[in-house]
Amino acid sequence: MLTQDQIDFFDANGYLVVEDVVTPAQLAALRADFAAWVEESRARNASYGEMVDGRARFDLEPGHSAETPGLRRVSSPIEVSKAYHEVMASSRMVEAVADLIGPNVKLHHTKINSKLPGTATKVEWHQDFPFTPHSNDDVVTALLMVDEVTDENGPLEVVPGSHKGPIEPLWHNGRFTGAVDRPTTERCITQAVRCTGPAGAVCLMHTRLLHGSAPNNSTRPRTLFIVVYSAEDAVPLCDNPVPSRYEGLVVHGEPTGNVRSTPYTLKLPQKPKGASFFVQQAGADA
Ligand SMILES: O=C(O)CCC(=O)C(=O)O
Repeated sequence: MLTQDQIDFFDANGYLVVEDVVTPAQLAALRADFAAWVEESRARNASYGEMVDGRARFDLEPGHSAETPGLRRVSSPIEVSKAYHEVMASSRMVEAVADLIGPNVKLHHTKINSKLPGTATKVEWHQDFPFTPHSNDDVVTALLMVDEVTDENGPLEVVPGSHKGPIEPLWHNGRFTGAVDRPTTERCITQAVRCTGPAGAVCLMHTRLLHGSAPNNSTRPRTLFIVVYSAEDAVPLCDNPVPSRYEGLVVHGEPTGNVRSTPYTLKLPQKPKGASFFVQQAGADA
């Protein structure tokens, strides 16, 4: 599905935005399910629902209220929505990922990261790989834009080429913060590129790319459906932070049962005790 130029861009920069990876009907179904979850959240005052490991599925930001809902994360929406499952398993997004790390591709986890208007949700700078280390780094995070993503509504920001650099520690002073240290953050801010696009576009991101995002300063929501895919021969080395009964599902090609390993060193992450990594990054995951 991708052109050689697009594949070369991804290899050089560690990310690639591709438009129109879902059909209008798929996009409408994703939006309808998310809108219903936001409505439901208005009646809640704490994170709720249950993932397979008992943690909350629907994560509410501090300050959430019925008037200004702060539903910032839905973990593993594919378990509670046919629309999200279909897009994860059979959309042009899967074909694009297969062009980058395939032909054999499997699922690691899914989530929705949402920044509703009036909320303060932001993502501290990090790489995904130290959260989800695998035996090799053919792992792609696909961030599907369920809403249009603009410069104002808290777009994903990336440091082009940083996937070829070191794996940055996410542990500081004996605590897993889920974020890089302050000097690295400052360097990222000076080199950041924003990944914007229309609803239905996806940003495909190499698992070692440095990225983060600022709060939504607009009156429009920013909803991303995030799917982490890996090469079928990349074997996870720690507990899945967003477990589901679909982990390991082969969505493209076929299972080989092979393990491929490449050398690297990192300190294994800590699985969040709270509903999501937002709690770890806020320093409140005691
Ligand atoms: O929601 C975002 O802006 C970034 C998502 C992200 O960094 C992540 O989930 O690892």
